[in-house]
Amino acid sequence: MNIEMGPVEERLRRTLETSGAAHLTLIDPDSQSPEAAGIMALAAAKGGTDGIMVGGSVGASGSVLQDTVRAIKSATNLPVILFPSSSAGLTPGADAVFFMSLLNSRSTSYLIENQALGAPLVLRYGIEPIPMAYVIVEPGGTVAWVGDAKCIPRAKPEIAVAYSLAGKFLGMRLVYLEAGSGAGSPVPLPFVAAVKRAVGKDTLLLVGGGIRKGEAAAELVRAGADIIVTGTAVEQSSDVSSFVSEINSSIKGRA
Ligand code: 1GP
Repeated sequence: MNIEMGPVEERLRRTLETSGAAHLTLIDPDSQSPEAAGIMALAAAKGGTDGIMVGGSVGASGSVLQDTVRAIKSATNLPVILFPSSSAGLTPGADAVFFMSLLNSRSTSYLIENQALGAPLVLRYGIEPIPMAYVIVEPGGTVAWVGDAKCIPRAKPEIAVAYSLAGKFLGMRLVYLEAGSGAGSPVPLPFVAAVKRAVGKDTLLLVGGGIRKGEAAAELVRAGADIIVTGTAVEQSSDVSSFVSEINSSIKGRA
């Protein structure tokens, strides 16, 4: 039997039913002060984002992580979902965690060891675990290097399909196709289309890495993405609320 679905996942699925797509804002605790993270989260909330992911490949742990989650929680009513690169990326106070395995990692650390080290903490902290397959496509960037990923070549969507199906058959209800934070271009559309076709409606497909414009986000949603993740473009935006609003108005209303 699969683990039970919790309120954060249910809320995301309800958003998909009503709006056709959802948007998550990724905040890296290492990129700004906790106070600035709270201000950014509030602006993203005003722009219509559906939740805040908190995580990063380097330095997203300890007190800076805990203070960032706390600041976001006090600034907004949005769900805060941890996006950890290791068991050090877990902290109390978050609502949920993408409990993921980097399926195309060469390292057992990122396949299962960090998950084993982190699982008792998830239980103790009372955070909702959301089972997710994490698959990295070229170029992959820092997360691919840190996670020792064998990046999927951009001309080989069938390999992403194979990994995504494996994740689904292992009981993961979400699949995240990642091009790497700050990638020159997002995951190619044929990947998104082929993976969505293979995993079906009930498995939620997240796409992130290199998404900077509403039109790019809309193309990914038309191809089959359920949830669009943006991090760098939000962080670099001079008007976070308008940027997030542009993304959200481009992807929603298609249900
Ligand atoms: C990184 O996919 C996310 O894990 C977000 O990428 O920073 O390029 O938006 P960006």
